[in-house]
Amino acid sequence: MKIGIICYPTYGGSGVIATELGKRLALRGHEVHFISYERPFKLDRFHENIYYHEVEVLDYPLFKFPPYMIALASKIVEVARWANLDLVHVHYAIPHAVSAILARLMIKDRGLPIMTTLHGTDITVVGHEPQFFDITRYSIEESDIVTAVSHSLKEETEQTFNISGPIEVIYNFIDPEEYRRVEVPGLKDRYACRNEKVLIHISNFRPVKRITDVLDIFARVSERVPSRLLMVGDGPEGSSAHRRTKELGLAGKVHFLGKQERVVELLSISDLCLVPSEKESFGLVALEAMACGVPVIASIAGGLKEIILNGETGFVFQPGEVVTMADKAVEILTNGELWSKMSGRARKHAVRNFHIDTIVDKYEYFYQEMARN
Ligand code: GMT
Repeated sequence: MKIGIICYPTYGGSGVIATELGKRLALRGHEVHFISYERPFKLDRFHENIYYHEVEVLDYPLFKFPPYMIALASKIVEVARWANLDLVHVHYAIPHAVSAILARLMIKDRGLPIMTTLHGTDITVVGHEPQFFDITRYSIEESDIVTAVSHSLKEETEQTFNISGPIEVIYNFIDPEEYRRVEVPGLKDRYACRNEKVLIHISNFRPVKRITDVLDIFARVSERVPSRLLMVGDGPEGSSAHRRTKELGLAGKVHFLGKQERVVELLSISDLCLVPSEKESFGLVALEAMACGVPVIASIAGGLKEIILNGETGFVFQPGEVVTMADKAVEILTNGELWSKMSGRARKHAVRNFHIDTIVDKYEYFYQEMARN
């Protein structure tokens, strides 16, 4: 099939999932056309069957706000006609689904089936805003197939927008060949001593990630267990994170590594992953950690409780329960037998239930359904 994939190209789960899905579809013989304003960062080399189309937005003095949504719609029309696309799969409703609907209106002579995958903040944060509410609802209703990355997100979407049409749940995935514990000689020594445990947090440092909770949990853990914390990523809460680290007297124990393209090596030297988010419709990082055999301490918010087996591959708590999160972290880190059991279970659970091939099969099934109708 000829499939257009529209996504955000930057760091973030939705872009990662869209790109990895496209790469796997291309390996399976589909022709995949990525449309975005920048090359998705995971699309870092030549791949057979993959095309990348850049949306350029005209910079004209009259435009205080560059009309990206319209430029994207025009690009979808151009690619759909030129490449004879069978369908487009948009990741993140705003504004991608709206642009796709506009594109479809413009080429009604040939039709253009649209699948929209909801990733979370498009519904739980942005779509909630009164100014975007109606258009988000419209874009969901007008899509031929709508998928959500967790049951929690599906339910929240149905309740928030009073949607009656079906929303299919298709979980995010990992490639177990890529996400597995690897040996990187000397890497742990750069950040920690032999006897120290390594905790890790990876995110875009937005308020929803509760970055200060990560530091507060770590402060309590490090009082009882010799340990270090790797903070991977950056974003609006970066400065408060640095401030909190200093306030807690943890400057020598917390390593801020900034945005990293590959996290497998860092996960491979980690003993525990912290995801205490306020909201998380899926929590791809938790899955990546589990696939690398790293147990997770997370909040019960959203989809995290669907992917972490509480007590088996990690523990989930209400957002903000830093004391109990720290206590459990200490328990896992000081009981070698428990850690090994959880680590092994985490890897098995990730591979068995979130394998890229199983999940891509599901998307392919719905692509075929759309093309048939
Ligand atoms: O977390 C973000 O703000 C980024 C956003 C994105 O576009 O990548 O993440 C959302 O989509 C990911 C991929 O499906 C999910 O793993 C994240 O849980 C979800 N973020 C939230 O729900 C806060």
